[in-house]
Amino acid sequence: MMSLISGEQAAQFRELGYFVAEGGFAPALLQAMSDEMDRVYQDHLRQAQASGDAAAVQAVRNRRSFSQFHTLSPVAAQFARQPIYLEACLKFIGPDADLYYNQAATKPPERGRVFSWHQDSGYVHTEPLEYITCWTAITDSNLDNGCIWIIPGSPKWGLLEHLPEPETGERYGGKTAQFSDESGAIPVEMRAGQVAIFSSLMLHKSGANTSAHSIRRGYVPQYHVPHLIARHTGQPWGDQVPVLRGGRRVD
Ligand SMILES: O=C(O)CCC(=O)C(=O)O
Repeated sequence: MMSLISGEQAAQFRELGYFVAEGGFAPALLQAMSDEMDRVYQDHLRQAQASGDAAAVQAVRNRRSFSQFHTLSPVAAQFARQPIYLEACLKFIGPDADLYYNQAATKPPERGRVFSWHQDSGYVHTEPLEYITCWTAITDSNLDNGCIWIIPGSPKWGLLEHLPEPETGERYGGKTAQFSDESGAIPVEMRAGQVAIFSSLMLHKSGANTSAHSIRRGYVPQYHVPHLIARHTGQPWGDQVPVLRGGRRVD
């Protein structure tokens, strides 16, 4: 396997909890993912429009993300096994890894909502707790169109309390982490094809898409050890899709 993650990047992950890598994706594959994200959105929109239910149409238009994207798109099911992700699994999880959760997260320009500060581990407490998130820029992601922000080093703060927050015109609504010092926050602007790989304890958020025409598309697969459980149920949790066994890709 050709290495896409340098020793410096791995060291930065251990020190600060993140790094940004070149994903090594073929341009045609990135375009195919972008097209899939649009196709799935348009399919859902058409279904809602056919139902004649105005609220359902609005819900699709408001919809930020499609989770379990591998079940909606055969392209995504393969994309989730791209070498950059498998190498990150091998280096930061171990020789056996599962796709934990994966979503297509689109921010269209006319709906510039903010996604609040949170740790991914703050949404569902898993056993074991920590895993990796690979926020992948399918299109360019920048300050104008609502890129993610992180606080380098924040995984060392441990798991923070998260409180639910309502959805509003300005916020997606979900959970928001309870902490006071965001002075170390930095935006993570990425070109299409770059991947921000970070700990599930990394504090992150994303800004509003204030651009006139730029659609921000992110694909966000997360990987964990096999057979993890959710603490609130004691039961297996997540996508539970094996991608790596004994250090080798599983299809
Ligand atoms: O893609 C985004 O805007 C942020 C998504 C995110 O942080 C999440 O779903 O955990």
